[in-house]
Amino acid sequence: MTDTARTKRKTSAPNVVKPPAAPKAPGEAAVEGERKVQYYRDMMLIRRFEERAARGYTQALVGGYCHLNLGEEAAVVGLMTALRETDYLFTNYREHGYAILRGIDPKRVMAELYGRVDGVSKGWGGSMHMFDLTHRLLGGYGIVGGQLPLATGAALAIDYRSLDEIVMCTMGDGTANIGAFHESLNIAALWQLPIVYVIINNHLGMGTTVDKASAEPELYKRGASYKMASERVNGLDPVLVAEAAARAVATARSGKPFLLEVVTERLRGHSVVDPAKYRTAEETALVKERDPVHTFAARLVAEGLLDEAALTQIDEQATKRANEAHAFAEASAMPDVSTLFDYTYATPVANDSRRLPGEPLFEAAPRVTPEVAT
Ligand SMILES: Cc1ncc(C[n+]2csc(CCOP(=O)(O)OP(=O)(O)O)c2C)c(N)n1
Ligand SMILES: [Mg+2]
Repeated sequence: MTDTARTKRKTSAPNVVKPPAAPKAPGEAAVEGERKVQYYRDMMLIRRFEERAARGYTQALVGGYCHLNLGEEAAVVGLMTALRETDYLFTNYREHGYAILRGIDPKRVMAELYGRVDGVSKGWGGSMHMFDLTHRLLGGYGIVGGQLPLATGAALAIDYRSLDEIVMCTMGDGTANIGAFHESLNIAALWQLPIVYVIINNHLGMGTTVDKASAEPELYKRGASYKMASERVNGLDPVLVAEAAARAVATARSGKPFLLEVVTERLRGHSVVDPAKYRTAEETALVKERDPVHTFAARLVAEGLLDEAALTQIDEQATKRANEAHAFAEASAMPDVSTLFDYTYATPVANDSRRLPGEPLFEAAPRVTPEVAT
């Protein structure tokens, strides 16, 4: 980006764009109502998909790890509404809901969990490593914080080319203590990159609470260290998350990075195999009470936007799509082992060994027969 273009974009919008406070125009309330109902549909789709995925795991259909978005549906939905198709998303291993709301067919997401050829990453990535350039989902990372430097680099590329695109990079609360977090935020602020870093604060990094792991548990405050605008939002309310995400994205689109902390809850264990014994019965009960899918349903009924019959219909639709995703995934073929290395690198790499399981690491050196003295 030229200096002129940089200056122009940096000054074209204030640091934080506030939502419009003007009174609603006629018809606007109806649009807002439909938007909320759509949020609910999307939350329910993630809920039923994740429950189906958990069942798939117990049926030994999912290989490797499997981390679910259960309890985080409002956060996922609110965040994804703020992105344009041309924006990029980097996330961590807790990614199924994000992939679906980026527009990837749930069937392809489930097929990836089951390690099948029709999966998002052709069956070679699994739950943690979905990648889809068409939908601008650039992963899916199993290494805590691994996505941050890459997302920052993508934002630099956008800035360099003066494109009207932004990057959103989500992570967990535990990730805010990784070195790459500080390095990435520092560079993004120094170079004023178009990126929104999102901390999904579900209070736990595996079994360790934020209070035990972070000297400053109000994680959004870390933006101050990098002179980066930041905000904390209630992640159990999709409307609030959507509004906060829109402000953050508008800031990034004006050429300034933003740090958004979304405070949410993880309904179950860290991954599907974690019984979460470190939580007390009271904590578990409280988390269930705050379940965003249930509380949002009750609110939409109270606001007259949905009735019990409509709730049931939305649930049935979501359940049907989750079941169809499962059936599609189960019917899809396993990838052929000969394709194991086909998608490791985007371009050929000279010393890429492409050694298949069981094959020797190097070609055996010719055997030298020692001369025997006679
Ligand atoms: C560099 C690295 N260290 C440790 C791990 C093991 N690990 C996997 S997830 C996790 C906790 C991360 O917690 P958080 O960032 O809050 O994300 P959440 O799982 O809550 O979404 C850890 C320590 C890892 N995958 N990578
Ligand atoms: Mg966490």
